[in-house]
Amino acid sequence: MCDTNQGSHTHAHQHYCQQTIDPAAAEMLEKANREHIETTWDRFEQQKPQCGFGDLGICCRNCLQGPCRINPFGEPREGICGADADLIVARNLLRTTVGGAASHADHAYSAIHCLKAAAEGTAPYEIRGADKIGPVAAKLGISTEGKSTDELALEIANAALADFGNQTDEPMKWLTATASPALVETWGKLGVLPKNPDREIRTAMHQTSMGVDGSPINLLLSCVKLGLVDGYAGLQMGTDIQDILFGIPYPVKTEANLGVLSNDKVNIVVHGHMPEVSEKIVEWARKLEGEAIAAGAAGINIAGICCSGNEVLMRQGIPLAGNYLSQELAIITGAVELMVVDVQCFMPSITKVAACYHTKVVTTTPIGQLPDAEYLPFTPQNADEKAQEAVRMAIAAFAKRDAAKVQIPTHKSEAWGGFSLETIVQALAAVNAEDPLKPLIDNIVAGNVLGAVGFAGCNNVKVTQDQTTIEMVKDLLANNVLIVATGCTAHALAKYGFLSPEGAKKYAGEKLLGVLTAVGEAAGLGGPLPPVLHMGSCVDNSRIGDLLGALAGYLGVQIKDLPVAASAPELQHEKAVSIGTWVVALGVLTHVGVVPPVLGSPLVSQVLTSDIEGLTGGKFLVETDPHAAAQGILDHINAKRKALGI
Ligand code: SF4
Ligand code: MSK
Repeated sequence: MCDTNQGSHTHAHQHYCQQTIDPAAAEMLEKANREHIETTWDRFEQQKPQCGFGDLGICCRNCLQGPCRINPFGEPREGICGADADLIVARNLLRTTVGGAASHADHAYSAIHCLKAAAEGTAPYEIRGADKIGPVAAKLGISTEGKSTDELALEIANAALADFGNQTDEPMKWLTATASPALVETWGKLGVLPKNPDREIRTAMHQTSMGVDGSPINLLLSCVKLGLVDGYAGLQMGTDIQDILFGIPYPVKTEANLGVLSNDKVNIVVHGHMPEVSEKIVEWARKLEGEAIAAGAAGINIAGICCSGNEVLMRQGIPLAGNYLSQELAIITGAVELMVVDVQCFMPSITKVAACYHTKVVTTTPIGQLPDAEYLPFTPQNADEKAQEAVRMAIAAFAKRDAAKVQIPTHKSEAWGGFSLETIVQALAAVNAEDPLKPLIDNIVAGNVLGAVGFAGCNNVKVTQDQTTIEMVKDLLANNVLIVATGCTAHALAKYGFLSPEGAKKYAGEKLLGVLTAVGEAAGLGGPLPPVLHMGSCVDNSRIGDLLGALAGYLGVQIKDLPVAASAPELQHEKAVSIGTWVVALGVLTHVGVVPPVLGSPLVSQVLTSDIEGLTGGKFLVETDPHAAAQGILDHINAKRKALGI
């Protein structure tokens, strides 16, 4: 796999502009090439040409008579059981949506158990978000009268678990407590209100198995239902519970890109999604810094990859090392002592890359193991103990770092994070304390803010890393559209300065810059707000939902009437599909920059990109060209403004 002592270039010099626009990533790809280390981009080349049937979504392996595939240009038109292209594509899409919804619901479930254990005093987590308890209790109809923080936290955790145990025909409480009555009514009429996330996941797997549902439309409605499972049992529940446990994020300044790794400190990278793990690693890295110094390091430096990075950035100001496609590249710097992973988005390849260096990989959950990693099974109860073990493993590895193999790119940018809805309202309250949303609404009405777009989702090796995201955001900001971002798109934007006040001066249109400056100065930042507000991890997309709900509620309209859109320019994970489906269910135009495997069914393509608008008010926009995508979004925003008479 690797020959890290190779001093000379054995391959012809390559340019990496097809792979990435990130100079730090390109520098590490060059190093990988020099050291004969295979990366995800090499494996992508080996996969080419990717299967055309799979690409179109028209292969089926749902029973052992298969695999069956449909010929889009002729025969066969049906699989062995008679399933046609529409049915196969719809069934596959529902299974993808189930995969995403299950990931997020399971994530939330872990957080609930951690909160419960903390509230019961059996786990070493302090409940830091007491100020979130009131609003969550209020929406759930839980009285706070005379109850302690722990009692309320326990009651809220039990209310969340009650949704997972709901055996009645009533819809999920977390959904009806969060979404507007108009949305609940719309979804009720469509028959897509989920009752219990686990039941819906089970039923959808049953529905898609051989010989059950033969109706593509019925399957697509179930996709919407599973999108709502993700939205309320994954994102909303996850964020509410995590905010209670770890605190509501408030603005923090940090840095992003591989240049945040340290030459002389022990580098620990947290990667994955669960703050129960990453928060403890941060806590113990701070507490054990003296041991690192005693071992000859200058201290301990933590950096984040993917959404674990976003979680600890939002609440602790921890810098971001990189997004999804940079995970192997962080190890290739030769300077990472330890990578701690939990669930979702870590490539199985990381242990192979780590084996070329002194880097240790630690897995922490029973469902997320890697054969060559060290497994430290974290539970809420033993988290302190396991986090100390992990940090000490990193300190021990520091002595084995080989200076000859270290090359840390210098690239990094200033990045602000921590823009929860609470933070945004607080910043706006500096302009109008009585009526915080009014300044934003007034500026939208006046056209100083043309609209708002939420960017979310991953990197995908099929497209040049970060490029679509950056190009789209540049176009939209120049047209005075405010951007909020989560997930790996937030990392992408962080790396190029879009999350900094300087980014406002560089990229925002004149009118938008005026608004950002007025709010930033009133809020005491001494300059403009960043033009892109980092709202957090993938589960934190619920914060975008909360913002949309607050704006619609203020104006007395529905979310589908707002001059807003969403985009996942480089989506990769099943979770991006289920999140996108929830956003479309909210009534929002949702752009995807990678073509999902649905084109084999004209019916499914037509429903997703057009007909569904008549049902929820939202639809998907599939466009791979960033400028055309930005224009499509601008046209949509302008049409919504016109319909509102502004
Ligand atoms: Fe083929 Fe039908 Fe079985 Fe799918 S379910 S593999 S289409 S026979
Ligand atoms: S981590 S789901 S690659 S955004 Fe949330 Fe990034 Fe996508 Fe994973």
